[in-house]
Amino acid sequence: MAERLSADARKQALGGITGWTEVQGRDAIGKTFVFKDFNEAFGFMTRAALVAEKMDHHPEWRNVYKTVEVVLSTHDAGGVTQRDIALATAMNAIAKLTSG
Ligand code: H2B
Repeated sequence: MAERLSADARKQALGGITGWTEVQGRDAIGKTFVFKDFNEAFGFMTRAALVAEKMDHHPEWRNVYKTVEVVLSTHDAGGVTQRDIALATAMNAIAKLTSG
């Protein structure tokens, strides 16, 4: 099972993934993606869902029109692990593709 990152390791990892921050009140990271419209937001979610399933690592997320709020945490480990950093990195790359 993946190990929880230390506070320092988490901070350092967050420095390398644009827009992701620590979630207040729990051991998780989050980012709010804002797209041009619903079509782009849902396109992002569709692509991200396929990648998440392949990674067997799944986001907590909420979509309202063109906004997608994502929270990542490794439930098995009770906190943020390298698997969350990997999915966050993949989501940033997908968002770049989605919005052209
Ligand atoms: N996703 C996330 N975010 N955290 C987990 O601990 C997790 C998961 N565990 N997806 C996986 C699936 C686990 O339940 C399966 C059995 O591998």
